Amino acid sequence: MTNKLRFPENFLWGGAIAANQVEGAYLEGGKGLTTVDLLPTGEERFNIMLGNIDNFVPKEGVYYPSHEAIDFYHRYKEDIALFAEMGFKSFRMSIAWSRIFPTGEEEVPNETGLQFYDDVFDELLKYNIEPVVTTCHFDVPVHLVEKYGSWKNRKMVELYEKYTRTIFERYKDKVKYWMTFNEINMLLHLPFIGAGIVLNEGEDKNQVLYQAAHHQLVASALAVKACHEIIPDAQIGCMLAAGMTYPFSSNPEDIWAAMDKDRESFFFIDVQSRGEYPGYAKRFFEDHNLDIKMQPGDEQILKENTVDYIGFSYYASRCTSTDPEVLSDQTAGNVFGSVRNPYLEASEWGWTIDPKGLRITANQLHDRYQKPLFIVENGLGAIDVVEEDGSINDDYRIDYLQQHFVEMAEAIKDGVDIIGYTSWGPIDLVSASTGEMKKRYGYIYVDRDNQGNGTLKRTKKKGFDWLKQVIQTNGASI
Ligand code: BGP
Repeated sequence: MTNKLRFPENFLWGGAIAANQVEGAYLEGGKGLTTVDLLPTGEERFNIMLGNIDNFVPKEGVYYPSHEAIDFYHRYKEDIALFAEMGFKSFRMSIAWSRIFPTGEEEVPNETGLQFYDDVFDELLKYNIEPVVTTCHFDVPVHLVEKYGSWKNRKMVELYEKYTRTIFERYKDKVKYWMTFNEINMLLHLPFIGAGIVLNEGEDKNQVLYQAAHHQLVASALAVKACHEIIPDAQIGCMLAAGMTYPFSSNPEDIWAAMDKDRESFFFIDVQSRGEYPGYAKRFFEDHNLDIKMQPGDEQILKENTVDYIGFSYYASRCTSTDPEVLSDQTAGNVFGSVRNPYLEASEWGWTIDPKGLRITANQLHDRYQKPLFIVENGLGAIDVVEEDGSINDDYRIDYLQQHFVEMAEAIKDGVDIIGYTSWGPIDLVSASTGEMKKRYGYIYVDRDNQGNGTLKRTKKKGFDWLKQVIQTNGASI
């Protein structure tokens, strides 16, 4: 198909991963335990991620596959060579806090952990691939959960600031694109995986979560400050789990409900990007009798240290209603429950597939913030079949991506400043929501199943050459 899709020169095409979903080696190199290391697969996982676990005592179990993941820790050279072959211009990854400070509280960082990421960055730079680094992607050191209750506690601000200053200093010559917290709004939906928060019985959920959110927002602003001081030519962004909420009908009540839902997420970015608490949040605190403790100087920190760009993930749009009958017809969707949208299909996991929603969401974020946008996650989780001849024909994924690329190009034509696109899981990895291997996103297949069988061998799927062509032609081949 030929068309007039145009992507800016230097558009940052690439892929995105998170440390805990690829590295494995969960206790190697001096690494400490993190929250995700404690998550089993299956239903039990979801309950823990929700944080509804009274007096949860973190315990170590044999939680395959996350402990071994795809062994990126030992195989990163091979994997990066494949990314380079696809022509990646950028690669989004995260640093595991507990590789740098195993308990989160050491005086001196762990040199083995620091060296590991130095090696990974060197390998990327060898191929002119720009590292894009998330400082914290769902992995809080377990010690901090046990000792402080994680982000419930103000102490985390100081510890996170020390951690981020350490990595900015160390990698200042190698990393120019940073992000603070992955999907910061996940804190409200999956508090344990999002922020290491356990909700105990008797606690006011909103009070706990919004207080923790305040701590993260101040910590994020301090990281922005540190990054600007230490690496003046760097850009640091926030990261939102985005996806517009549609009203199910034109009933103004539905319109309001949809707006209200979106504001749950915008709340974080309003603070990170505009530097102050929006009026609707203050009203929410009042209406719910929340007492969010702020320290003198917090407002100034937020105001003076806003992000340079808006990073976001987009998998699905959402839909809501005020009609109880409509509301009862729910579908999943990157954790955010949604009313089933009769106009749209869904993935095997119930995530609504809505390419146009990407254009709408990008325009919405552009209108609201007027800052560069970076699409740092998007993709289709599916079960892939290895044919007898060893090939993997993932045409469904190519279709999904192709349609999203078209809408991304349309958004750019609309005047939205999109600086890059890193699709989620360019190489198969452990799923965050299920903890399993069978939900795959990659252009590269990894021979590993939920039970830990498989050689870990990497094989190119059909999507591999397709994406290579897209990048080579800067979108003209789409
Ligand atoms: C996002 C997370 C990622 C990733 C992705 C896909 O919410 O930032 O870590 O996992 O969703 O989700 P899943 O792995 O559950 O399919």
